[in-house]
Amino acid sequence: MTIQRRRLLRDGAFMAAAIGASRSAAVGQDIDPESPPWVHEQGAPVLSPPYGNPSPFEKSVIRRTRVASAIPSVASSLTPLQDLHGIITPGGLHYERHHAGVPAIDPALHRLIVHGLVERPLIFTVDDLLRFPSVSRTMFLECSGNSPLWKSVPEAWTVQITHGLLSCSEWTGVRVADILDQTGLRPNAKWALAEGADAAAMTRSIPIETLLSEAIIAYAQNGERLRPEQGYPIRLLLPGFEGNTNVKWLRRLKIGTDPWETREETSKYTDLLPGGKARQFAFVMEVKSVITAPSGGQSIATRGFQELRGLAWSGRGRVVRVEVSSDGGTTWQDAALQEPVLSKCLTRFRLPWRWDGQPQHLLSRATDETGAVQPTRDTLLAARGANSYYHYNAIHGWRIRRDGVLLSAA
Ligand SMILES: Nc1nc2c(c(=O)[nH]1)N[C@H]1C(S)=C(S)[C@@H](COP(=O)(O)O)O[C@H]1N2
Ligand SMILES: [Mo]
Repeated sequence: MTIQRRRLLRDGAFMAAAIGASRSAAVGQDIDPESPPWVHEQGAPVLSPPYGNPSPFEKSVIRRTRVASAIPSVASSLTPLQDLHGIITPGGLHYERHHAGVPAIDPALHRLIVHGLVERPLIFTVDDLLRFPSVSRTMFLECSGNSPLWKSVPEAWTVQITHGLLSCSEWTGVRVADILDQTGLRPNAKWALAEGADAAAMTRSIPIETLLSEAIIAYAQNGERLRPEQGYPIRLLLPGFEGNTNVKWLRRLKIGTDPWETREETSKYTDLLPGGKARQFAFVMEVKSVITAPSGGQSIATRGFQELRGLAWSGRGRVVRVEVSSDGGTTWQDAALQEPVLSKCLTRFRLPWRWDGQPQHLLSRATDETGAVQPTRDTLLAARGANSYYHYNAIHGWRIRRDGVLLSAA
C-alpha cells in the first residue's frame, strides 16, 4: 500500500486534464475553463438571504432521520460524515437525538435551578449565565447508541448510518464550577441530577467531580447561539461523556449524595454482560475511529491515487495514533493526524492511498493518550458479549469489491 511520492505525482498529473486539452468533460457541457459563464455576470446581491445557505449544488449533504417509535418526536438524525471536511460539524448538520421532540423555549422565560446540597440555592436566568466568564471548548459529542453493530454488521450501511450519531463543535458557555462556586456545596455533595426542560424531562446523575472539572453550561455553538435541536437556550456539556448525559434545555442541577437511578441510567444506557450483570454509569466514550472517504455505499470511480480520510476520537483524551489497513488487518500503516489534535475532540486522519482495481478490506484503528487501542469486533464481543446495544467502539471498515463498490465490514 505504500506509495512513492514520484508515483503519486505521476498519478496526480494523470487525474487532471492537461491545460489546453479538451474542455472540461466532467460537467457534461462545453465550458471554456478560461472563461466560465459566471465571470460575465453579476452574482447574487449581498445580504440575500441575510442568513446564508450552502450552495444549491450541495443539496444532497443532509441529515438522515431515524424515527425510533410510533411517536414522531422520539427520533434521531444522523450527520453525513461522508460529506464533511475537517473536524467541525456545521450547526445545521449536527446529529440529533430527542426523547420528546424539540421544545420551543423563550430564553427570557427559561430558568436554571441549582438546589439540593448547596449552601445557597439559586435560580439563574440565561442573561445571568451570559454575565459569567465565558469558556470555549471544541469537543465531540457521540450518542452511546452510535454504531449499533453488536448483533451484525449490515453490508449496506453507510458511514452516516454506522457512525452518524457523532458530531463536533466549538461550544461556548460557562464553567459549571463557577456556578457551583456561587451556590457553594455541602460537604456530603457527591452527585448531581441534571434535568432537561423538554417533555421527556431527561434526567441523568452526574458525579460531582465531573461537574467541577471540565463541565460547561453552553449557550453557543460554532460562534452562534445554540440551535433549538442542540438545547437552546442552554445545555450541559461533559467532554468525553456519552451523549445522553449532555442534557439539553438544562433546567435543573440538584445536588445529592447518591445517583438517582433514573430511567436513562437503569433501563437505558446500561450494557447487559454475558454473566447477566449490567454495566452501569459507563460514562466515557472509548477510543474509536472510522474511515469516512471512501466509505460504504460509495463506489470508486477511477483507479489510482486518492487520499483516504477519516475521523478518530476518544473520551479519555487526545488521539495519538491512527493506523490503516487495506488487507483486513494483516498489515497496518500509520496515517497522518491533521492538526489541531485536541483532547476529547474529533481528530482528522489521512493517508495517501491507491486503488488498483482489486478487492481490498479497509480498516482503521485508533490509539489514545492513555494507551487504549480500539479493539477488533471479536475482541469486543469476547469481553462484553452480544447483548449490549450501547458503547460499541470496535474497529470498522469497508470492503471494496472489484467493481469499486464499498460495503460495510468489521
Ligand atoms: N433534555 C434532553 N437532553 C438530551 C436528550 C433529550 O432527548 N432531552 N437526548 C440526549 C441524547 S440520548 C443525546 S445522544 C444527546 C444528543 O444531543 P444532540 O441532539 O445535540 O446531538 O443529547 C442528550 N440530551
Ligand atoms: Mo444518545
